[in-house]
Amino acid sequence: MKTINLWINGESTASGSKETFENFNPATGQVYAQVALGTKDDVDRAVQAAKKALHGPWGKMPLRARCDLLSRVADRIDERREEFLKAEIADTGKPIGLASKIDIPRGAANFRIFSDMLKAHGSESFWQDTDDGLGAMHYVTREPIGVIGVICPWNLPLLLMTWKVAPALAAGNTVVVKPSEETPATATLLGEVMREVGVPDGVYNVVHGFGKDSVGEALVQHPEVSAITFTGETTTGKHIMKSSANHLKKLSFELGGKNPAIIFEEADIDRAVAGTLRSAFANCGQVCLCSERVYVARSIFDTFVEKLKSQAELIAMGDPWATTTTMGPLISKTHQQKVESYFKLAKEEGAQVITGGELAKLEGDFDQGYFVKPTIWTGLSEQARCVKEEIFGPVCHIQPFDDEEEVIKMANDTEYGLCAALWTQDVSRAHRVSSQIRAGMVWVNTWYLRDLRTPFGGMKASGLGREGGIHSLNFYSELKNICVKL
Ligand code: NAD
Ligand code: 6OD
Repeated sequence: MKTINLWINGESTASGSKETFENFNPATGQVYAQVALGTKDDVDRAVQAAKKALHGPWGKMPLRARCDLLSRVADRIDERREEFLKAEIADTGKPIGLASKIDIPRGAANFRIFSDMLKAHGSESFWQDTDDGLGAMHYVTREPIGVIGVICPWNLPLLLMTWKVAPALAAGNTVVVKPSEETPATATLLGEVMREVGVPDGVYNVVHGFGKDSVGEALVQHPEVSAITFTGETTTGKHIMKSSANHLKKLSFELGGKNPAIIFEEADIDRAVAGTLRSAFANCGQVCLCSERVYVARSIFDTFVEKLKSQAELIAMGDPWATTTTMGPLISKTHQQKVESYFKLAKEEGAQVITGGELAKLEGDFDQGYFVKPTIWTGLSEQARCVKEEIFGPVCHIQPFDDEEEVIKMANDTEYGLCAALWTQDVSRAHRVSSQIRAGMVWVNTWYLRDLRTPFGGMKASGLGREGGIHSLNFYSELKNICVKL
């Protein structure tokens, strides 16, 4: 059986306690690896290694050399693409069509973009007139914050981890990563890549384990970790905020969502159906940006529901390595049970099940996998729990609406504010509605089209701060203003 170790100070290492935990392949439901279970002492070991690198070779390395190394990390991920794919697919069960187009290439792209950005970016400066007529010059420099704790979820493991690690390292920090306990493999593999390209020992560290009373909490509470960057559930974000308060750590949170998609009557309906098929069911609905609430103009409601249903029923589940597979399993048995409980709840709340609403029974090697059918509901009240709570599975509820004002109100009636997808051919409406949606990102006639220079993050309970482009570099830096009086 495969063993997945911690990565501390440039080497693969067992946990101090020698304990391990099981790692399941969600497509087969079978244990495929044992993972080293980190301890509080392992977290401290990783933090001390990160501190040493920060004040040593990494801290002293010229910016250009640092950025060049990060570009090499990107190249090496590309070169070892097959191994990354294998690791990510074993951990998540996601289809190769998805992992090879999104997860692994974005892992590499994250390093390229932030290395390029840092090299290209200048800084602010201001000339100030003074009473003596001589003036003063202000200029701003960028310094690393220190050791950054990076706490990650399981849905896009390499993509979301490197989305934080790459800008943190580009800005000169060192990191200790706590991957999700469900998806440890690619984080350790990235350690090998760091070493191969010559990133100094201690710059990138990985400690595997759980959240509460485990590695996650130990990292958050470690006095020498200066900032925590976290992606995960809103409730976990609240715990982290409380337990990091004593040390006033800098925090960046990317949290949950219950995102609306709105299809107006003038929309190109086939594009809207294809887009909503992706936005509701991509990655088995396990993307924080997925549309779990779909609002459709009453005049096209029946047609839209019928078209989405027939497309959803064509989604193929099965062997993640088959290019014909278009949807994978949920991440774990526990998550499958959670989604199944919402199938039951939806019926109790009066939903009409248009399609799905049950576990998917596969055969052969995949008969124990955590598959569920893509599910569409109609007929629920806007106050139903299935319409209010983030489910994080391949599910959506479709509600008809009569006018723009009404649908904006429904779309905004949520504790979350991560993103929205609008489908319309009326350009004025596109701008008018976008400006009234309380969410960090609005996509019009598309969904999850990413440009890594743009701000990414949520309003309300969906997050704290923005990452992406200069927003990431600013979060991962201390900006210092220097004022020189002439
Ligand atoms: P989660 O909050 O359960 O776990 C995320 C990470 O936090 C894991 O590594 C976990 O071990 C750790 N953790 C848990 N409790 C902790 C604690 N008390 N202290 C420190 N660390 C702790 O989330 P998940 O189930 O892995 O991911 C799914 C959730 O993530 C969904 O809510 C989804 O919307 C959200 N998400 C948001 C974004 C975004 O960009 N906004 C992206 C991906 C996922
Ligand atoms: O694409 C990204 O940069 C990003 N942060 C995606 C988040 C997806 C949530 O599951």
